[in-house]
Amino acid sequence: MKRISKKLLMALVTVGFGLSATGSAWSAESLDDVMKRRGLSQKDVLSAAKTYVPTGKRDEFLAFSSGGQSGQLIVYGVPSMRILKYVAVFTPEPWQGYGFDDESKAVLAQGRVNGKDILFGDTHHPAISETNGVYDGQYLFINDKNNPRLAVVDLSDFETKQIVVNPIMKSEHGGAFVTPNTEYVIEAAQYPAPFANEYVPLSQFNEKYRGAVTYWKFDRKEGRIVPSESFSVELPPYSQDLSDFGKGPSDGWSFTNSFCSERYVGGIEKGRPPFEAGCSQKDTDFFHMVNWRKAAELVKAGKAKKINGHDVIMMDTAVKEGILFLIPEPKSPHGMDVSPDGKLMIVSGKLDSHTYVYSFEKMMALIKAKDFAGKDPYGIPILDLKKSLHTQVQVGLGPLHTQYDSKPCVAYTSIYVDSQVTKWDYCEGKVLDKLSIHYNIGHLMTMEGDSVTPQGKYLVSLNKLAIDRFNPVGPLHPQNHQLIDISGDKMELLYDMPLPLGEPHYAVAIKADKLKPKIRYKSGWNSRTDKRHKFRTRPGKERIERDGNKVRVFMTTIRSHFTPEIIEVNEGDEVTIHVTNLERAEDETHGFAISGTNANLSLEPGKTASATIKADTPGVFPYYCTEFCSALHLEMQGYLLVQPKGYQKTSVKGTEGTIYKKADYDKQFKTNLSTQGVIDTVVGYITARNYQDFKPVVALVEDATEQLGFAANTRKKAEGFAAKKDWHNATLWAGQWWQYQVKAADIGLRAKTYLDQHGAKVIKK
Ligand code: RUQ
Ligand code: CUA
Repeated sequence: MKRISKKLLMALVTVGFGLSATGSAWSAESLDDVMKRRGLSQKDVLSAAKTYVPTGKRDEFLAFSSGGQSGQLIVYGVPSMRILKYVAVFTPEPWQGYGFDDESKAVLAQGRVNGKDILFGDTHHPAISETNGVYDGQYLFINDKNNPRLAVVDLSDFETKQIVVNPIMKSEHGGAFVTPNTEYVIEAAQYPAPFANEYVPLSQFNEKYRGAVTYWKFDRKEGRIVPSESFSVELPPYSQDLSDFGKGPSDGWSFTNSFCSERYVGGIEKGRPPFEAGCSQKDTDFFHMVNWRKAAELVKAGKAKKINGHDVIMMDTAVKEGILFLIPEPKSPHGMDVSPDGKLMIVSGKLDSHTYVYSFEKMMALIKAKDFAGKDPYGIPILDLKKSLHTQVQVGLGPLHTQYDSKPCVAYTSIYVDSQVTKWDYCEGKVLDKLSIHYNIGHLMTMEGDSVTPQGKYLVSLNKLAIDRFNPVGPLHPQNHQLIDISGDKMELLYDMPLPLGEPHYAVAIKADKLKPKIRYKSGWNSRTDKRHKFRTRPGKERIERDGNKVRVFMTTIRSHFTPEIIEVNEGDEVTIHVTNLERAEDETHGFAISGTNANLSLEPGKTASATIKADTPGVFPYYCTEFCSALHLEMQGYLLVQPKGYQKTSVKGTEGTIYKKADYDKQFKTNLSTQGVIDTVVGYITARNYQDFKPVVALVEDATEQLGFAANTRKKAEGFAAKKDWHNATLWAGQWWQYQVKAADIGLRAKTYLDQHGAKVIKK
């Protein structure tokens, strides 16, 4: 501790002399030297230059990738491919306190299935909220395939706010996709199952097992899904796959592909051929189109049936009211991607080599003329494939998903079996370029590439296998995202990024400047409900309340201490600790963990979070801050003491570590005065410059001023004890006064460095 202090003081002293820290060893090696030494080609260097984001600079786009089996969401920058955040969604994540504090446990509890905690999620498809079909950067939705759940992430703080469980499905793959104004978020079932939560023998598969699409109503003002205003449409027991919403001329409709329209049920253990054989017999499966706007009106008109308390439009109603149609699509289809102008829908066949481009105009003309090619076993009218197609293009073996370019008519399709991306013209129906990827691409993503305004520039290929691309790390390999430059005629591979968290199925990327995340919460904020926390604590109001065997601790934290620092409870008590972070400064997050428990809180500036623990083991449990938040971070500590049942306070006396005398006080006092001198120099340096033109510096100055305010108050306490000749307490409070000075100085130095590096001008002498 003493050494840190000395170093800081020395750093402070050098400030006055204006020593500069810029290095000079940079130019020792030339670019040619480095290329030779590292075996880099011209193309490598060009790729590096296209992706490198210099220190202190930021990315142009932010990508949100599903985290697959991690149940989370991964955020990274494009083109640098630097990972910026994992957002915990369906699975506990200790760093963010998700699943470890009471507030986020309440969010996870919304995702219980049949009353059971489900702490695993398989996230698949993220979707960013849209306004008029354009990404608006406000919310993100992501689904869980294993359990039919959907989560809402607020992009103002990148936290998960809500989880809803689908009331009729047992699994869910084709979500999340949003309507052009985010009125609804769609989810499509994958594996057919009975709607009721009961046993139904597989012999009744055709009669009782069902698929469905669910339209979750989103209340943008509240930032929450409204289950009571959400509804579903019953579908045949085909395996509904991906969906997309119409836009422009096709607004009001949703489209969902399917596989296994054979309705085959395997049973390899009984000698039946497996699902994979029985589900790929037919040459075509079914593309479903649903008029969701009319469906919503039917629900309002009372034409839905309540199943498990949820409105479902049954197939016979849907057929009678003319809101549900089928169209054949290529063998074992995948992908469903509506063109930016909303006129065309592109579907690929995993076991075909074509993408099929459907014309919304043609399909509507057929529906209008009641020109149907037949009916499926459930009476749903089928449109003729040829008559519905705009074109059909041979793109490669195993095509899956399609994304759009900013250039008109240009699309990119992932080709799984050939391990390629195919660039093609969907208006003219011709292939433009092909690029090999590594290996077996699943989804692909262009910048804002599924909105009405794709931004072009980059494409990311989300590959299923990495094989030999990275240093081996055991049999479980990282996933591989590859960055591709699509600004020219030819696609250029720029970068391989390993992702070691789970299989990232799909990703979406948005212009970074559309996001405006906050840097602090309103003081005492419950970030999961977006309301002032019921148990927030103001400075000076810290306390411990007891009600029977329930103990409630109202705690605050600020660099570098908790208040209170000692909590004494009895064995058997239920202890709830609400911690409010009083910090206003950017990035001043504290943590709070208690030994012997699972309590771990992440307290961003302004946040209140809580931990409830059962004090069932008598003993001594240190607690501490888990974020290295200041020079005195290690001293940010306290004790939870659990007294055993029937413990008698005895007269056992201990002695305090060190007793301070007048000489100690005088020495500390002198140090403080000279520190103040140095702080004044830094303040002088800053205020002599146009610091107010630099927003980050203004924030730092505010923070430093606050610390100096604390210092002044603590000085009064020290002087009060000194007047009473209580040198021990006077010395300790003088030490605390110095701690605040050190914090102020640390912040001041950061401000000074910022000004130096950003060319601040001297405005007064
Ligand atoms: S699916 S590889 Cu889960 Cu999005 Cu297509
Ligand atoms: Cu707060 Cu470390």
